[in-house]
Amino acid sequence: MAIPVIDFSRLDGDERAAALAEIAAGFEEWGFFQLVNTGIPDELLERVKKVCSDCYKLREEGFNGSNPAVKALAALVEQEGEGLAPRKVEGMDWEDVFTLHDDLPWPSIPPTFKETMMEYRTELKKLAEKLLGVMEELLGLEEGQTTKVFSKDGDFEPFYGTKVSHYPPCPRPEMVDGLRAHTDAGGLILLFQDDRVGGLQVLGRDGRWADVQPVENAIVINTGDQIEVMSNGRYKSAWHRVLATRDGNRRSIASFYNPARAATIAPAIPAAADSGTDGDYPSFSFGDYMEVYIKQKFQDKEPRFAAAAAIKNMVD
Ligand SMILES: O=C(O)CCC(=O)C(=O)O
Repeated sequence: MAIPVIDFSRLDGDERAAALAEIAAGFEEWGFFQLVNTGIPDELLERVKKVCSDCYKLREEGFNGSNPAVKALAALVEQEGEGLAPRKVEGMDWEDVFTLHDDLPWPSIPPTFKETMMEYRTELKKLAEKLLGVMEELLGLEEGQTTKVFSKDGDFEPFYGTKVSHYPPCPRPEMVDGLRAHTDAGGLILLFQDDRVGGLQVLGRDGRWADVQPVENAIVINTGDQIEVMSNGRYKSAWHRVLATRDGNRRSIASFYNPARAATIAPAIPAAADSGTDGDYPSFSFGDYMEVYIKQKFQDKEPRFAAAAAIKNMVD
């Protein structure tokens, strides 16, 4: 089964009800879907692709020369050549990453990088806010409730970050992951993935990995662990991973709309009768959750929820 591809422009016309139903199914059944006709100009998306690829060209040598996964793979391939049983690289990803934060320096080459990515961020933020409104409507939350929770009643700014990744060609893709399987920690994630080179996969409710197929200028949407808690299990964060590939350099730009660290996350609606859970999800501070998450990102989320809740219970 393919990940749903939804025409977002239908939300503003006669087909609104049908579009809402598709989005609800995307959140509920997969935790992942793709939006086309998002309103973000194609011309801007083309510039974003170009500046990110130009930027990576300057980093490529560094990746090949000193990335720990490159070194680990080379060592395992050498050991294999000496007759040792083939082994997979553990605890590392075949990925080059940099993040864009307001308080950190941004790449200065190419010279148009910053203005292009600022323009992109503004557009993505608008899309995130519109989609959060849709999600609130679908879940029966008040308009603006997510931002209210994420900002701790307006005392802080919700966190908005961008991660630019490249997954360069890998000589032995069966021996290393592009990015190991995980669920995302935060709120809403909007991913602009490569038009041609695939590799992103999501774990379906049937227990099988499904490709998130490249669709030109689509934005891939998924929800993180905090939306799972707020929705009391209705919108579960989905496990996903990126496979390394032999050919092609896959680019992806992930934008995260997350709570401020001081925000308290708690179920905002009753658990669905068929949620499969015994009761309500716990409540905790997002900052505490992140402390747990950074150590346990590639593990099950339930022990993370329990650990963050235990910290809150100790403090209360
Ligand atoms: O690069 C991708 O396609 C996925 C990135 C991702 O899952 C992450 O950054 O958490």
